Amino acid sequence: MKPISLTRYLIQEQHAGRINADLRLLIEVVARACKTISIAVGKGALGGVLGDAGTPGAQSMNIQGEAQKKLDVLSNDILLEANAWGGHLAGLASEEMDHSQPIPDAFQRGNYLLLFDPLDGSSNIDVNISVGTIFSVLRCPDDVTSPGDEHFLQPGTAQVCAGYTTYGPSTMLVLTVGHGTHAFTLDREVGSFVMTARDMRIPEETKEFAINMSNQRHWEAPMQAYVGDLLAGKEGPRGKDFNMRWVASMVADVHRILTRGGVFFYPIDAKCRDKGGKLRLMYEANPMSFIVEQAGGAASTGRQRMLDVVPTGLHQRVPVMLGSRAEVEAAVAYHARHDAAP
Ligand code: FBP
Repeated sequence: MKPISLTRYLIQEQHAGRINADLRLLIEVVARACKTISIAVGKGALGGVLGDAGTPGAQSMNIQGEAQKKLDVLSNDILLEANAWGGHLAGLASEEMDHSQPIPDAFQRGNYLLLFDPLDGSSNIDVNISVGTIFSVLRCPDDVTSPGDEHFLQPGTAQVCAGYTTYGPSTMLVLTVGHGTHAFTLDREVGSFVMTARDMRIPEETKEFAINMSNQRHWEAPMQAYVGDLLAGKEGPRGKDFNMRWVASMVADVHRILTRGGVFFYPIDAKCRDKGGKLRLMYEANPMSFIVEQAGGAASTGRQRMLDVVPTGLHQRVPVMLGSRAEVEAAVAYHARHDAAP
């Protein structure tokens, strides 16, 4: 069958009554903004977009206390501008902004809230490794016209749409509106996203894990034990050898898992315990967990299904484990046994 465009797929979802016109427009607008970001990323040094934002000695920092890259700021501005005037949003929130922003009074407001990590994998921007954009869509509470941060604090189960775009050898958009997870590749000649994988399925079992091993000594005991048994391979209690991959761009590691299986971990450790974890719940863990679950995988904090976590803050961090269902359940079981032990 001739591959269909993102626009045609969304119109089919609308005709099937699974999404409404506003959500279809919102997704189209986000996809178009990602095309613009893809061009900027693709230009690299030729576009003068590499390196830190701000000036030497006066780096600009985001609320996470991280130095902002020029592409972090540029991608954020592109998504803000693209989503301001469409009439389908009431407000938006970003990794790069301290607080959420209601859509300006000058523009018509809609019924949705958009959260995004404008450029994920910042540490890889200057070294030409895949980076991406991650987004999540929630409904704005009915009686709210000018949403504040508190209106975004909805559990992952309340998401109506989630997606990410990877800016790698090809630019791909992976999307769910709650009816499976599908991938679209950007046809640069035509300038449109074309479906290249329908109903992606993550294999139940896997022999591949992704974690930043350099943090091993800081992990909790159950994580030490779990990874220790993976590394022990077929001579160990797991009875099979495991391979490891770590791109240090969540979008790239998760895309590999959606494509061929695997499990991804960013556990709590002594370095990030005071922050509750490294990765952010609202615009990293929740959208990725919705996408993974819709592809037959699982996602957990190690002690709770990720999508059931009740958020307490816009930039809240959480421990993350997601991917092939059997392996996530195995890691969760190590934590349960440890926590149950006297
Ligand atoms: P940001 O780049 O958006 O801050 O995301 C965090 C991130 O880069 C993830 O994409 C990635 O999985 C992780 O941090 C890498 O962490 P580390 O540098 O510890 O390997």
